[in-house]
Amino acid sequence: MRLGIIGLPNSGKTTIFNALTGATLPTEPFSSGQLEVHTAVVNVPDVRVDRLSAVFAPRKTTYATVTYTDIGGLDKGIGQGGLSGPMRNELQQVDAFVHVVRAFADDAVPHPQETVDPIRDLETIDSEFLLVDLISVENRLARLEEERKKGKVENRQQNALETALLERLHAQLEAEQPLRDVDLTPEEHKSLRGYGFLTLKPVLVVFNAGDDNSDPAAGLDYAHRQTQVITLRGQLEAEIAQLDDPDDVALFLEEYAIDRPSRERVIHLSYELLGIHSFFTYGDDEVRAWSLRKGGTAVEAAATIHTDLARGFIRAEVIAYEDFIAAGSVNEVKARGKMRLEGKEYVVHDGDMIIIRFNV
Ligand SMILES: Nc1nc2c(ncn2[C@@H]2O[C@H](COP(=O)(O)OP(=O)(O)OP(=O)(O)O)[C@@H](O)[C@H]2O)c(=O)[nH]1
Ligand SMILES: [Mg+2]
Repeated sequence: MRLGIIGLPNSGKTTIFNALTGATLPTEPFSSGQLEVHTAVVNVPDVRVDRLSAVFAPRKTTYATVTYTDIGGLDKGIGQGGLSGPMRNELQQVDAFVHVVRAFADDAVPHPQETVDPIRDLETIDSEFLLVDLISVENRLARLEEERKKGKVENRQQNALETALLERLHAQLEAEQPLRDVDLTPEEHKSLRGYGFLTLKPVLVVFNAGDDNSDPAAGLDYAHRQTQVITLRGQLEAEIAQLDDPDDVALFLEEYAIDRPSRERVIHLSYELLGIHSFFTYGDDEVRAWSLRKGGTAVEAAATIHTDLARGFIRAEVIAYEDFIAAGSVNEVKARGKMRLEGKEYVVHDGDMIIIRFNV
């Protein structure tokens, strides 16, 4: 899972990146305005993995991971042909956006629009993305029309289908609404993958708040699909992320009335936004968490581990995590008849412990 941290200059993207990853990238009260990308991979905290690891005492314990990319260099105006190829590339590669919006007041940090106005800033980047997508749709529609005029008969039906779909998207964008709000069939979704539309990607809006207790999201009307909004105190959370001692972290959180560190909240919300969950593999060698889309099947889980497991799939041995914890050991799980043998089409549940039987 790859999450791209975006936002206007000086909104606190790098600060939030540090908070989420524990990195110590320098943050500056001025913005270079240039495309600058930083990436970090972090483990997804999961107490279930900790508990399985305690039981199996494996040589290796591996958590699921999330990749964060801090993408600096977006600004007002990029929609008007100002989006460079490399920037477009960075934006298209991510699975979802973490949109950082400045909500902290600080005279030492200049704002590109002079004043601090979170809702205006949120809409600024949103409109740029809408425009970028609108231009892509229009370019593609123009090309389809050209093809139609050339009159290749064999492509006519395909052309008509794609044109109709893109016209629906066009209407949505003209109405200044993101593409993720359009009803799409799974096939339509698939056919749009190659375009890398920006407003089709899930968004987690992060209001980067200062120390006053006003709510930057007050009055915000932002009911979009695959969209979440949270407020956090970036600078404070970045400081917490630097603490090594869990007791210090606990003290800090208590003092500032934060129920859990933002890195956990953000990962949790991102999983929800992307509709993914976890299953586990286990043994003396390794206890490991894997992420899988909700609704994913046993054979998809197998493919996540290794293509050979999917190719030679025979059966999946499945134990529900709760059943395992209640029983305490694999043998006891078996004795209670709680280990199931499932086929390729079995829909994996969150927390399933899986061993794939396969033959290649
Ligand atoms: N007071 C206050 N300052 C903050 C907060 N978050 C970030 N800053 C400051 O704002 C400035 C910009 O923060 P960055 O994290 O570098 O912002 P950015 O979005 O990465 O900026 P560019 O990449 O240069 O566009 C720095 O001086 C930060 O210390 C906050 O929550 N409160
Ligand atoms: Mg930055």
